[in-house]
Amino acid sequence: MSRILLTGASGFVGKALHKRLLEENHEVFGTVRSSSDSLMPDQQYSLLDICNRDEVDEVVQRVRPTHLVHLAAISSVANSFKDPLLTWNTNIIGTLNLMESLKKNAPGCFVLFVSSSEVYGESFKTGELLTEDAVCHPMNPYAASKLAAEIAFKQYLRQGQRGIIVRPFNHIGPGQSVDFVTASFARQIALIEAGLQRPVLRVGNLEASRDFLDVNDVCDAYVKILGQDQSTFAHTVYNISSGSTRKIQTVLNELLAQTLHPIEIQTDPERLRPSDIPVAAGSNARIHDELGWSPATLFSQTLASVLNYWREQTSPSK
Ligand code: A2R
Repeated sequence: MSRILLTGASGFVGKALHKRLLEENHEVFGTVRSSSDSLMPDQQYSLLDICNRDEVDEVVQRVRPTHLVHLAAISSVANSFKDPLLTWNTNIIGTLNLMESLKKNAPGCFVLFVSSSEVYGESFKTGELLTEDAVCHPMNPYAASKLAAEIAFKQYLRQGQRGIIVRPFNHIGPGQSVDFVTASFARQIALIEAGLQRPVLRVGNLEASRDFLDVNDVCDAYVKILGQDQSTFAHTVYNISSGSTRKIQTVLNELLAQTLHPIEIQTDPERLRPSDIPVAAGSNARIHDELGWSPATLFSQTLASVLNYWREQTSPSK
């Protein structure tokens, strides 16, 4: 059993991962920036702003983790443009605060640093399945801050701290913010089914193709990584991707196939941001070959879970 410190425990991935880690009988210490009623009632959480070094020290000294899963971040590209300083501060200084504290208080701790496929940026324009060796050309403050944090993190690895970096591609599932396309579509369908929205679904650019993953498959990869012996890792960076892409149009069609309601599709100029990146695809050969991980969830099942989540959220009893 490991003592796992989990930052960002109230986030989309944090909630799903927390449950999975408990199922695996790990001792989990979730940290949240502020308390919320959507947290697990039987779990104790620590309030922690990772930008506050004293708070970080207090939590690390109290928990003395064997493992840290660092999810806490400003994770939205849109928000990173709105508040770049907060993004740089949280994603880099927050990470550095944790690493400095571990160096002093828990030097043997293994760190899973969760970066993002966004770091590849311009390199996606080749249209190829990118491996971890592709050049990183971030195109927004979020991606740039994650890449800078990767570079800073690697300095700690050089000094003997144990850990790896993962670059997850577009993961989706229940509980994701409607800033993300599947959640936005599913919520609108649920509102239409409940009679709370006219039968018109407003969409943006349907032409882009993305590498989608079920959040539970991403959590499986994290659980697998945490269960490995350090010597298993031949590399520092691992993509977490499905290895194939789907057009947003196809995602929409598959969601519409799961409702009996006739729905008109309308393009919303507000949502129509021509994507600079027509195709974003990642190779999962490295994590597959070295750790035996590959995604297991059927895409239709993932979409059903997202739609059912939004059906529950929009039900009159909510
Ligand atoms: O903003 P809140 O209160 O929901 O908390 C978010 C938390 N967070 C922080 N925690 C401590 N100190 C901070 N200064 C701070 N700023 C933000 O990080 C939230 O609970 C969490 C991020 O969750 P989501 O935005 O839902 O991201 P998601 O999709 O779970 O992604 C997890 C990780 C992120 O590092 C992504 O960049 C990466 O996976 O791909």
